[in-house]
Amino acid sequence: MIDLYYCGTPNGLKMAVFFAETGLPHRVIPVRLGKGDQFKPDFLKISPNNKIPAMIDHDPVDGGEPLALFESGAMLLYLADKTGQFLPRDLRGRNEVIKWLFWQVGGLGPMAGQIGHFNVYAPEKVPYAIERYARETHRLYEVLNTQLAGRDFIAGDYSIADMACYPWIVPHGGHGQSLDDHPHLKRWFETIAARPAVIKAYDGIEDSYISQRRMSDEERRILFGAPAAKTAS
Ligand SMILES: N[C@@H](CCC(=O)N[C@@H](CS)C(=O)NCC(=O)O)C(=O)O
Repeated sequence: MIDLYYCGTPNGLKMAVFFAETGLPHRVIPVRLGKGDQFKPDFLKISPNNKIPAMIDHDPVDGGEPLALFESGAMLLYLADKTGQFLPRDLRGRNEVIKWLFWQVGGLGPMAGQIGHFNVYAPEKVPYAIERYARETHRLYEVLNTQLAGRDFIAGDYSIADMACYPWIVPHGGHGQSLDDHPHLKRWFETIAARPAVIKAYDGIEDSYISQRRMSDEERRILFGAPAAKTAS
């Protein structure tokens, strides 16, 4: 059995999509980010960076002790290897997927996260930050658009690279982006959105997603103002 420490945010949803696609048995352990669950000592033992997603595989393939992981990219790679799905085995195919997976984790996620923050959550409008991150996010959307020209999926067949990127394109409105500017990305986005597993993963997400409308001042303080080390001790 796998324990998935989860909240319905873009990084969490990557994992929900993977589990929905594979049907791999797992147990969801909700992490209430707005309540500060991510700073609890037991969670920090699994995820020292105080972020979801994280997981424990109680039945790793080497038959050893339970294996704990954090970082969505590492988790997707691990689970793809474990199941033998959504990651090619051949050298070139595998590294094509890994390349785009790292691009998402190191580029698209952090930049889109920043424009989302300054557009939606920041208590004041900071024009420089909004312009800087909107421009960079637009550039990254266009990189993906170019990669998708003449391709159905990001890296060969549908893979963990698509699963990692899709949840970061879903909030394109909050990122100040229009998919009409990126036609190949738009076509890919609509294809992924129609997959039954993706529909299942996103089912009811409006109830759990932390939207600006429902975020209290206390939740904002916990998510955006609390130094991790202080809170964790
Ligand atoms: N690079 C990490 C990013 C994880 C991340 O940023 N998680 C956010 C939710 S999407 C989180 O847990 N935030 C809680 C906090 O910062 O306190 C990954 O890909 O897993």
